[in-house]
Amino acid sequence: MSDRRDFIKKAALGTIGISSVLSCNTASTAIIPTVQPTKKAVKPLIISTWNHGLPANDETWKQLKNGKSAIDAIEAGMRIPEADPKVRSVGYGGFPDREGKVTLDACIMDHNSDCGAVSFLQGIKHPISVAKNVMQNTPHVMLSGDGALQFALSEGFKEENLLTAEAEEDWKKWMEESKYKPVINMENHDTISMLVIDKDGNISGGCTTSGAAWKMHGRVGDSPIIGAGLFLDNEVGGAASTGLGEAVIRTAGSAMVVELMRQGKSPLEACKEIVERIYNKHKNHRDMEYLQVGFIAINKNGEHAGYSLRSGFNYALTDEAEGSRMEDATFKMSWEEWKIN
Ligand code: SD4
Repeated sequence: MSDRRDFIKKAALGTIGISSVLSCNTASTAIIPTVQPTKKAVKPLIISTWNHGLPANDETWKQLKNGKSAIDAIEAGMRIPEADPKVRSVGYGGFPDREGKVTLDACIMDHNSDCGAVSFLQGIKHPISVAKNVMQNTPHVMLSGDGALQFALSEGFKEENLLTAEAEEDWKKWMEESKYKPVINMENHDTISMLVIDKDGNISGGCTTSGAAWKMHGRVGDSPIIGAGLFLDNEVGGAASTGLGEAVIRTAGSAMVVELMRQGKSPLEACKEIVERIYNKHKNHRDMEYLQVGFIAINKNGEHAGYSLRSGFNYALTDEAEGSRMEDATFKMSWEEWKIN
């Protein structure tokens, strides 16, 4: 309880975004089957991780306004950072693995809990589109590696080199020492995860990433795994993650956030509890040195939040009233606090 009081005090001091404060409601901890719509939901509404979420949200918004389905709109939005070589953690131009190969993970999920994913996909610029095709054109949820590539080619996708000259240069520099130490809040670029409530109040989402830079060849992160990098239940809400995928997989992060919202927690409370859980489980873990995780979440009321372990995480928010803007996520500890402890 004192923790919660602290949290609210911090909010009052302005360390958390206004919308986050609003979503920190006084919901009881009693278990109820779904989030009850107590007020008019804000819809459509889009949230997505990091600054590269802004142009993605804008495209998704445009597509929704043009009458496209949420899934098509999410795909269109996610293709923007995927194609942008300046975004070094997604798609074309993303940091390669330690063998100099760009390998991509993505997933997409609709309000009927239908979903598609690709992991360890190489040579295809738009893994989010391949994930959508896996969902719509196969009996499966996830295709991986060469199988995912063969499927993409059979669907008409073009194979191309995704390693830009800049990424190759960075890889060569990294090879000089070959130390695996993920860089947290990498220039404010990381996985893009997106959650949407469409005009009918239905929730969908997607994730796409080139994963952790300098990972082992074949490593798959949380982002394409339904329940880890992304999860939603249209009766309740949705959640998605960014950060060190191993920690999110170990804790089934996004599924747990949604489950806590089902039990009556606000998006902020749910994200905070799971980040705390991840922290507690990793306190003495080798990953702790560079552990960063962050979640975004929305519920059926249109309440939304972002919460991360360390400072520096933010998310893009788009709605009718105010257009697109960035919200700072609340966090457990600043970098300074971390160094002191
Ligand atoms: C992953 N969550 O693959 C993703 C993105 C990432 O550091 O690597 N972030 O783990």
